[in-house]
Amino acid sequence: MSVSALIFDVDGTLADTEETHRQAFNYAFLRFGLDWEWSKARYRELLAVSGGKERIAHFIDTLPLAEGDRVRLRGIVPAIHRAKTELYTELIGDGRCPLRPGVARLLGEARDAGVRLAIASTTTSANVHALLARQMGGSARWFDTIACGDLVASKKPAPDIYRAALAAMGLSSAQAVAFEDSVNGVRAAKAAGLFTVVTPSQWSNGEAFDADLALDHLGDADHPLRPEQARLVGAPWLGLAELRALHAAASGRVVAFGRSAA
Ligand code: XBP
Ligand code: MG
Repeated sequence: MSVSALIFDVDGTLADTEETHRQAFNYAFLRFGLDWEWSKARYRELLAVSGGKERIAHFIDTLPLAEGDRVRLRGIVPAIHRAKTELYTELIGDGRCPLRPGVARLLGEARDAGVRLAIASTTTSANVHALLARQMGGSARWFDTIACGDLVASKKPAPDIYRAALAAMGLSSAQAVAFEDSVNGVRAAKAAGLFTVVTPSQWSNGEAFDADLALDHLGDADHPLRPEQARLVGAPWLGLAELRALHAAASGRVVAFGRSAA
């Protein structure tokens, strides 16, 4: 099956947004009079839990609290998370999180080649739209499917969000490629049967990934891949042609670069 769609994770993949999420969480805690401060080291640990509401609830469960206090705090998690989302979307609006190297280039190549674009993210819908509006403007409409947040009950590493994106596009997993930045995200995409490219972020670098292709980033003329990765890809950056060849090779068909073998 050839590649009919590219499915992108958001946080850490389209843009390096987790530092802004971390700040928004901490501002929200302040707004609620909570003496919680998630340091970068602590946040990196907490990122093992997908979903902001789930992450806050998990954090509460790690605190030495009387049961009554734990229940009360768990009861205000949705309100804290709404405040956090409001703060995050405001922060993201100042342009602090540009698209990562090669993302705009590959999105444009896919668009020009008629390859569909989708999003499969754990983050809240408002966060996705705020980032796309600020960094892509009207081109945000290139994504014909945006599967995110609470659309599915089981968040990454469960495959549900990727399955929802594929179902919405009417595609099988063999027809799409996933782009991720985290262990949870790669696990979700692989469990959904997708060829997966991982471009680790500052929050996930050094982790062990079971991805089909691992690159520092997607690369472009201003940010070429380092030589060993360019050799792996067969070009200075991951273009649609190179991605199609790698996807075909992984699906067992031999591709003489640029055309299917007879
Ligand atoms: C990353 C996440 C999200 C964000 C915070 O999502 O796990 O929870 O950290 O956003 P992605 P919310 O799948 O895009 O990498 O607070 O809205 O969950
Ligand atoms: Mg991510």
